[in-house]
Amino acid sequence: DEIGDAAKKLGDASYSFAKEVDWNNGIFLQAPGKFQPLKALKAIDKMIEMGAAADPKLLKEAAEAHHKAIGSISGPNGVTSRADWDAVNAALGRVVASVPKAKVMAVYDSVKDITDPKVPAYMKSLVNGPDAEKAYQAFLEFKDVVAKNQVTTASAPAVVPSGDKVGVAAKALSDASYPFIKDIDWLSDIYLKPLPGKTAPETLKAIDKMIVMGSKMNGNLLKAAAEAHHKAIGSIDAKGVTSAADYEAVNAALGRLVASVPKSTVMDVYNSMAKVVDSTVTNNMFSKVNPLDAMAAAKGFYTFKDVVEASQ
Ligand code: DGD
Ligand code: CLA
Ligand code: CLA
Ligand code: PID
Ligand code: PID
Ligand code: PID
Ligand code: PID
Ligand code: PID
Repeated sequence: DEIGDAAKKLGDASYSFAKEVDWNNGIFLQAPGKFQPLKALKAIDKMIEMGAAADPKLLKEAAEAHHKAIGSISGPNGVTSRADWDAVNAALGRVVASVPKAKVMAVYDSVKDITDPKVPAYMKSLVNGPDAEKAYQAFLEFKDVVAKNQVTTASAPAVVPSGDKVGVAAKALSDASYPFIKDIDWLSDIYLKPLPGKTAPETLKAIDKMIVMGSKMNGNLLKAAAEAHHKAIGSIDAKGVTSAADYEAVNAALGRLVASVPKSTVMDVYNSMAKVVDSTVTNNMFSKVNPLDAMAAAKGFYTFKDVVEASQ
């Protein structure tokens, strides 16, 4: 297709730049400027809306392209192969083309809003400047091809199941865990801290398992889960906590999503995460909430998971 061909040209002009970026640099975990959690949540909300409007099949293919690209990483900077670099760009270009332009610009504008204007120049200072300019020039040509192939209306909203066993169980889970949810400091910057003692390649392995799980999820249920998160963001209070009803809808949506993939795919995520998150992290989280609320929530979760497993 046209976007695939354009991605090859983009690769010709941007792979030198890609090789110069130190993808293992811990700086990419930091906020791109002042830490402003509620504004950042707004930007993430725009990404969620864009994801929910995208063609689920193209999202799945983009996830698969990333998984493949992780498999061809080489060298100290963590760069993927030339072919996989092109394949990722093509896949993302197709995702962008599957949503109306305004949804893409809403992401750009809201991310710009949380990004210190000095950030792009600093990024450029870490690589060979002319290679960055060449890459950007090629991106501008690529985006014209994407725009030419872009839809003008969003895809239909998801079909949301109701009265199913997981939905019913989500009510009990949510009743048991909402007090715990209210204890959590959702606006803390602790969630952007590096995992103690873990390198980027080690963490990427666990993220790869999530990407694989995402690529196997039912597309309609993934879209429904994204829509539920968007709605939940709309009802947060000053501390970032969503309403009880929206919290329940998120749990129901995520339970159905988990049930749409094989158990081993879920356990691969759990086991790989357990390798990079040590007990100091979980103990620290536990120390910040009411222990009785956390225990009640955990009990609710372990009951819920049996219902999910039964419909898996
Ligand atoms: C950049 C953008 C990259 C900066 C990286 C910051 C992004 C951080 C994302 C943090 C998100 C946090 C959520 C993640 C989840 C965490 C969970 C815990 O370098 C601009 C200005 C605005 C920059 C900020 C906006 C960036 C938006 C990026 C898209 C959002 C993606 C979402 C990422 C999130 C994660 C994804 C899963 O646009 O951008 C560089 C540009 O900066 C440079 O400015 C441009 C002008 O916009 C343009 O008008 C023009 O002036 C151009 O062109 C210069 O500079 C000139 C000529 O006109 C060209 O023809 C050509 O010759 C060129 O020069 C060659 O040099
Ligand atoms: Mg990403 C984008 C890393 C998995 C879907 N992703 C980005 C970039 C960053 C990144 C490079 C955001 C920061 C930025 O804009 O820098 N993703 C990244 C990693 C992983 C991952 C490390 C781990 C596996 N992504 C992943 C998965 C999905 C996505 C699983 C779902 C399928 N990702 C996704 C989307 C988008 C990203 C939809 C974006 O739109 C965003 C992005 O790239 O926006 C431009 C700048 C970007 C780069 C350095 C890479 C692109 C290089 C272009 C083609 C040429 C360079 C131009 C110039 C020099 C800088 C960019 C200017 C900008 C205004 C366009
Ligand atoms: Mg998430 C999970 C935040 C958008 C899809 N998501 C998580 C949690 C974290 C979170 C609370 C990961 C850390 C963790 O396990 O803590 N998501 C979060 C935010 C946003 C967001 C702030 C922003 C809008 N998510 C989002 C979107 C999608 C997803 C758009 C795609 C539709 N998210 C998604 C999935 C999963 C998450 C599929 C998970 O599996 C993971 C998760 O919750 O795993 C358990 C612990 C979790 C919590 C504090 C909240 C859940 C409370 C449960 C139901 C009861 C508590 C049990 C116990 C006390 C603690 C957990 C024990 C553990 C062994 C299970
Ligand atoms: C400027 C000035 C003009 C010239 C110009 C110019 C530049 C404009 C630009 C630009 C626009 C622009 C847009 C970009 C948009 C990037 C969007 C990224 C979206 C990320 C998402 C992440 C996610 C997911 C995902 C799916 C999940 C939801 C999420 C589901 C269903 C200034 C050059 C025209 C770069 C969507 C993918 C996993 C949240 O206009 O003179 O330069 O860049 O998890 O969805 O699960
Ligand atoms: C524009 C203007 C509007 C019209 C429009 C428009 C276009 C927007 C577009 C577009 C946005 C867009 C985004 C693209 C982003 C591509 C990002 C590619 C990233 C590739 C990576 C590859 C890799 C790896 C990997 C992980 C490793 C690092 C690597 C570690 C730690 C402008 C059309 C709406 C194409 C990250 C995955 C293996 C490098 O808005 O008027 O057209 O395209 O090895 O990580 O090692
Ligand atoms: C300038 C002027 C214009 C011309 C121009 C210009 C240059 C702009 C530039 C540039 C922008 C730019 C951006 C770059 C962005 C790279 C983003 C990489 C993201 C990597 C990640 C990696 C990771 C992980 C991971 C998970 C870990 C955390 C991490 C945990 C818990 C100035 C040329 C346009 C290079 C996210 C995945 C392992 C961080 O604009 O005139 O030159 O470059 O380790 O999670 O540990
Ligand atoms: C233990 C001991 C036994 C008893 C037991 C026990 C516990 C097991 C447990 C547990 C397993 C478990 C699993 C959990 C899994 C969570 C998985 C989260 C996945 C997140 C994803 C994120 C993403 C996306 C997304 C889609 C994108 C890709 C991504 C596309 C196409 C120990 C109790 C049985 C909690 C997939 C969603 C946006 C990456 O076994 O005696 O306690 O918890 O962006 O994909 O866009
Ligand atoms: C298990 C054992 C196997 C069988 C199995 C199994 C099950 C795994 C499961 C499962 C995993 C799972 C995960 C679920 C996660 C639910 C997470 C809910 C999160 C809700 C949030 C709500 C909110 C917001 C929001 C953003 C705000 C904060 C809030 C800020 C900054 C165990 C079946 C495979 C259900 C985060 C969105 C508005 C709180 O593996 O043998 O069954 O379920 O307001 O952010 O303010």
